[in-house]
Amino acid sequence: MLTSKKRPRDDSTHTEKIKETDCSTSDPILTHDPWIDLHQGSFVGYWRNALGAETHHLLLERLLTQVAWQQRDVNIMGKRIPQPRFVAYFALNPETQGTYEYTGLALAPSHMSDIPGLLELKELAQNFAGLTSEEEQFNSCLVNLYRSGADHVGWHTDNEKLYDANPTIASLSLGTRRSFILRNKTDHATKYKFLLGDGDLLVMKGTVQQYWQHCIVKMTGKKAAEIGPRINLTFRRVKNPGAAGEVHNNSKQLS
Ligand SMILES: O=C(O)CCC(=O)C(=O)O
Repeated sequence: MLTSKKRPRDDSTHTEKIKETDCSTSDPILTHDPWIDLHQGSFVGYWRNALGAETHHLLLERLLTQVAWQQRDVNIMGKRIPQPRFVAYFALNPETQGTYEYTGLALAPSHMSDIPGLLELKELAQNFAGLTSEEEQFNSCLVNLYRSGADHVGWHTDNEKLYDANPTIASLSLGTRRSFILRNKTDHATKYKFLLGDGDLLVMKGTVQQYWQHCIVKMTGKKAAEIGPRINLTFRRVKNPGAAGEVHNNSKQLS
């Protein structure tokens, strides 16, 4: 049985709103409400250490050793290149949910019950995200392993037609904290930075995938090689399995 903290309060030291024009100054969000209103119907919920230390360490070790990690090639600007991270994909009903496809890569799902605790994590993510009805609940999980600071994911939106146009996505991060940045699609200077790891949970809700992009920043230099691994699990609801590979609008995904 996995344990978790119950809806811990936001900790502003790990969240900041930044302006691209002056990244050295921060404008901390001083609020105890875990939900941040990004306007235009976009909301982000942030819970620090949502899992608690013991569960966090157990899960990190289990996922590092038990997941069949793959490093796959993707198409970037006409070239086939290895993704700068390892990935795995799980579904509640692999037989009917089909593949997850992006940038020329198709991932076939394994069953969520293959990894002990994954179904309980799904429940926990649903509770934090406030998903009560069965039709809203998550049925898939994309998992990323960032081996060092050099591994990353480029600017993108999770706007595949597999999901609703305005999907709720819960993102659980284990291991080393890394910079996760959300930027407004039309005003790239408006950004929010979260340092995500250590059992933190972030939920994107409403129109976030329409109006915002996100990334995990690539680190360089000695520090990039020195930091430990980070695993991120994003729980999503596949609604249209037949639409694998299509996107809701034509904004390009870079990964
Ligand atoms: O690692 C993260 O926090 C982000 C992962 C992500 O953006 C994705 O899987 O779409």
